[in-house]
Amino acid sequence: MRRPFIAGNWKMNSTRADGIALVQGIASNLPADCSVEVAVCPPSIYLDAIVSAAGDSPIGVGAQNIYFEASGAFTGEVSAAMLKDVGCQYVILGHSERRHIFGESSSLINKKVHAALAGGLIPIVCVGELLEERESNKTADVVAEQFYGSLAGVSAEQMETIVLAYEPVWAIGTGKVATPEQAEAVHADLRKVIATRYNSAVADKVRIQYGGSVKPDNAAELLSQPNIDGALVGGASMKADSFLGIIAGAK
Ligand code: G2H
Repeated sequence: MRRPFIAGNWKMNSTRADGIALVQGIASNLPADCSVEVAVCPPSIYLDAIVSAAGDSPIGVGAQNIYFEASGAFTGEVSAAMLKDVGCQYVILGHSERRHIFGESSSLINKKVHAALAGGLIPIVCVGELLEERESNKTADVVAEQFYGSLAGVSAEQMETIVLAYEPVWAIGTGKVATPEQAEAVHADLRKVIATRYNSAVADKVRIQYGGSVKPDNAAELLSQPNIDGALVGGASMKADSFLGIIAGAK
């Protein structure tokens, strides 16, 4: 049984005060018997403040990126150890905005995955196809290629701890959500790829989130699909009500 996992990706949004109010608003309205794993991923400058604001609530905190080196002359970068030091548990890696705006390749993401694992962080590794790739029937190949490249050298034990996020690029921030059937088909394919690379026991354990215009009104149907184990939520994670509505849909 895979525990549903809903994570909010705040991207480069919020202020310190708004972020604190948001995490407190989520924490104080989470049902006491919430069976869903919940995390927020604020901009790195606010991580410390958000970890404090989350306090002893069940809300975990993640970063949106790291650099793979442990320390040194890497101006502007943040290491896994630094994230761990401020109380982070997760890090989003290979988000399509990192891949497409900042030119991150799967081999760079792979180095970051190994650095995150070595630093005791749970990577949330994103994969997803562009619109033209979907339209030319390349979705399965693109997603498998990103999976193999981003997770090269990862052991079966490590793989069981990693969270994958399938985010079709054409559905990100566009309001164009993949239909539950479209998303489920890719998630099921991805689980087969994990079983081929590792084995079916590992594939059964790995949680695969869906991301791309998830909202309270489409979350329950997406999350009811057998291979969709959670959501990576952008825009709708910026308001407590809508994020809580999505969490409610994961039950
Ligand atoms: C996809 C998602 C969060 P949004 O990037 O990772 O953003 O929900 O705004 O499409």
